[in-house]
Amino acid sequence: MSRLRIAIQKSGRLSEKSLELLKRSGLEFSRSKDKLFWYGKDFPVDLLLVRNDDIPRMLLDGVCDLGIVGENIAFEVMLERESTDKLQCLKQLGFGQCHLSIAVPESMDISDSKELQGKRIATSYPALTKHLLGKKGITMQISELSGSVEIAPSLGTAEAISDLVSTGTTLRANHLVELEILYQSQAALYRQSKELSAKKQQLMDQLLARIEGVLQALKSKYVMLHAPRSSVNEIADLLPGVEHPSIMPLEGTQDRVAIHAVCSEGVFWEHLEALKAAGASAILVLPVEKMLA
Ligand code: PRT
Repeated sequence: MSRLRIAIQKSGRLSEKSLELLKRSGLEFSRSKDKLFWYGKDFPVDLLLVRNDDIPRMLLDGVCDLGIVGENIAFEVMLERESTDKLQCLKQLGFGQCHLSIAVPESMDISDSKELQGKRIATSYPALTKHLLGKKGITMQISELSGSVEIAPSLGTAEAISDLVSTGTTLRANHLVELEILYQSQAALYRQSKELSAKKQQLMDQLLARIEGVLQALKSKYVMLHAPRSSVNEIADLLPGVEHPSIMPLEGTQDRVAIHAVCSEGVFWEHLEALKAAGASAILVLPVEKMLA
């Protein structure tokens, strides 16, 4: 029987959210003793728990069909392999956001990354850094480090670093400042590039539709309210991301109606206040559990 294999990070920044996304998509796994391979129980998708940078390599080697990994590392591995078979990004997943930035010591008098021409830059992402600097016409000596990149300038092994930044705390703690953002990244679902059997392709499409449904449901809110019949259009326009609200009569009154709608964008207090000012009452905002377009 055809089964899909999906690789996620075993432990690290992306592992918990990746697993949660798959569970919300209806996948359940029985864990094997070595905990690296989890068998999918109700849906024929098995899970491989591996190191982050092994995921794109396993996809390119056809060891797994799908993988959840940061766009930065997928790009890095594609450049490193100079592979003609490219990984296909199926969906950005909205977590693991960060950016690859050039940073320099606070004490360095520099305002443009072009001034770093010919100098040394420490990074754990040599291929991506070289590629992105090259696009700007900058050539630097790349010093590859597997971690603790931020201490390279104080050790005197590089003038600048190219590293991932999310909160900026690490840079500040090491007296570094961001000079330029080279690349924006987030976790994404990738597929291997080879053609799949019809059965596997069907499973992949089904899983992708579920994941899209989960992501959409997370963003969406179900709004219920009462409104004057005369203000229905005005109130519908105030509901964020709503195209076709349901309008229903209210028992015992001709003047007011009930409006129900799925808002595909965030619903904030400002929206509720504007709805109230337009005559809405009994406004309820509920989370959406599941959605299938
Ligand atoms: O352990 P394993 O080999 O599986 O992986 P790993 O050590 O490469 O992974 P991990 O868990 O550190 O990161 C996994 C992925 O999370 C990365 O490939 C990115 O796509 C994403 N991500 C998001 C980050 C960050 N944010 C991040 N801030 N990865 C690393 N960092 C590091 C950064 O390198 C720097 O050292 O965090 C530090 C900076 O963080 P701030 O918050 O101080 O700015």
